[in-house]
Amino acid sequence: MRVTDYDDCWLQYDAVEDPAIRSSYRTRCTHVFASTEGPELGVARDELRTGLGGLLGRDPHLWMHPPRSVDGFLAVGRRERMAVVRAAVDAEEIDALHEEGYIVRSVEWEGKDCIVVTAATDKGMLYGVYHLLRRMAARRPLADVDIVEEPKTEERLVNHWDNPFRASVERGYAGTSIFDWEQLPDLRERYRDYARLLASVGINGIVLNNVNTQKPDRPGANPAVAEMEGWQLLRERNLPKVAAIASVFRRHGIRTYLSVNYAAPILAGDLDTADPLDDDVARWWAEKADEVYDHVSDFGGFLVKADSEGQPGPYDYDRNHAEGANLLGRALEPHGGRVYWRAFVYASHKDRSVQAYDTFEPLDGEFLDNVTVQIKNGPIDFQPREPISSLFGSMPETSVACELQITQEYTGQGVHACYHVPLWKETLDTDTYADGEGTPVKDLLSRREGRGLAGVGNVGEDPNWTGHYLAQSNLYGYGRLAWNPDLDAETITDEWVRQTFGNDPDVVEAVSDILHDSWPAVLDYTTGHLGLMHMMYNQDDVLENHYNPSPGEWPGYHGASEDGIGVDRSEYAEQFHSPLSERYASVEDCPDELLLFFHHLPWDHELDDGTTVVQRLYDNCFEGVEEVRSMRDRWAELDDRVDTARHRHVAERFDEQLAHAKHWRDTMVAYFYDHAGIPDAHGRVPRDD
Ligand code: GCW
Repeated sequence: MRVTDYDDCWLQYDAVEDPAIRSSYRTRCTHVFASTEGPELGVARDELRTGLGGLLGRDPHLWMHPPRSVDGFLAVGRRERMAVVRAAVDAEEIDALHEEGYIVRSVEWEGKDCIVVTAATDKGMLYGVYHLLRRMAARRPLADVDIVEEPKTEERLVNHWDNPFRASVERGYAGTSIFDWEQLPDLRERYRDYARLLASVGINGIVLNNVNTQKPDRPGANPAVAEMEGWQLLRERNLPKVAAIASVFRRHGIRTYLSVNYAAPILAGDLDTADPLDDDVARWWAEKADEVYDHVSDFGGFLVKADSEGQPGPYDYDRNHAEGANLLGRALEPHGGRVYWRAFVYASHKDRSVQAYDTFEPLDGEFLDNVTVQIKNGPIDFQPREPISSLFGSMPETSVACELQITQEYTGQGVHACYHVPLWKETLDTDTYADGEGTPVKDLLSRREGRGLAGVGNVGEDPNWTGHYLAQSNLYGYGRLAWNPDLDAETITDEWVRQTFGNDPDVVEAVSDILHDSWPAVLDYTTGHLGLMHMMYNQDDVLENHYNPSPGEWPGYHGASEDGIGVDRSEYAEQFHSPLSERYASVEDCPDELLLFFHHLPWDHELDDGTTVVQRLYDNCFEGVEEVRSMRDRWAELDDRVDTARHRHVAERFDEQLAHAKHWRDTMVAYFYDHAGIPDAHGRVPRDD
């Protein structure tokens, strides 16, 4: 582990211990013939120097030509420039390859054991180099390698909810923001290492700032709102700062985007309106876009939270969201920029689930081609489990992206271990039946420009980047899944554990199991695992609400009452295509894990196995605590297999998680008992203490 002031995460590149593997790696990778043109190739050479230096236990030799008297070498370059690459890869293969795709292939060339990494673009080659190093970090063989990889989704973004100039991060649990806007355009080493992490998992876009770009004009708002100043980034004097950051990410194949305020013509300009159908407003945005591109020639575009939670939008001028978004689309179009327009719009808390569909579905086909409607995975708000948003599969004529939350706002924040990859897999694999059976969400996001994923990031200034070492797995997993939603969770987990904690089989198995047990555990003690949601504390008087249990606060979201629990969301069920709509609408056919999301049922309603609803809720809450206890104990057993610093950090948090899970359990079961009046069959509720 290199001595830096912050963790290397999954780019540890620990030395290969096994002599046979090490010798095979050294034969093929000690000598590297890598092209030097292009910024991404510079990054690739740096990564090879660092990665191979660690893995091989000695620095690689980087050659400007094919090395002669060696047994083998690694070649990284274009087919047209390298004979060894031409020996391994046909021209048709490159012609057919996606511009971000790559080929990693072993070849015997002039009696030498070689590995070639090639692609149609430098960015593709950078991704190929990361794949090769990932393979070596997992001690996979390099003989007979034949990898042809392409991204399944075009847009793979990370959204930062960082507040510029205030260093705070909304829903951030890893310390302050890594972006130092006062210091910019001076750069920090940290930006380069963050770009390495993102590029290593195929992320190709970053939104630098919080979607809440100004203080929402609503009374009693969360104190954090004072921190919302992102609209200022569009001021001309701040664009050199944006350009400086963009230069670092560009070298790693990552385009830079900004969250903008819809009233920017008023806030950052001198207009008195932001009406999308006003010519002066259109002219303002067009000139502002020109100005931005003068500073950042490959700028990605704008992300907008409009008419949502106090942020301004087209509704302020009685315009709809298509009129609103297309204004910015037109301004960006000449520069090849894209607008990400968030569908997280709700007027009230009265059955929030139906509102995004009611607002956006009627606008299908009215958005310009360079506008992507960015839809949260579920209809409420990143709850531990939600059904998919009914907008997926309902806007065939519109580019859509799925917004996922990497940061753990509702799943234990910086304390609880909760692996989101299985949650995201469930979303992406859900069949929408939009084009009949076999139309999963992931297919609606794939293989078309302007479609893809956006992940709300979890990094901050903490030395371990993510507040909790195990939370690094969520950033890693998001990138891998965005690149290829067909990857199974187990494969992603195995990759991450081996690159982060090494290849000791006991460690790989234990940490993988702990990660895969973590989400179900959180579901058990924070929701009762039958589709309930919004059971958390939500008052704005603390910076970090959404952490503690407070089921009594929002009964409208979970429907607990004397006669039963759950919410009749039949209206929401109707927004889906058949047979999903019927399945959700039927108590018999609705999957248990979403039952109380769609239905209000008596406490003594019997589930398939004869258990009543209230008993299953009791059982799951108690089960959840035991699952955390087991995870903690299994982690404890690894104390001599994982370095002390990380082991102790995680162990302390498991202790805290166990105590907090008990608090959740006790609060939830007492709340259910207060309403149901039905004691636990095992005598645990009501609690006698
Ligand atoms: O998840 C909720 C959060 C807010 C967030 C908002 C959103 C950035 O509680 O912190 O604001 O949704 O997604 O816009």
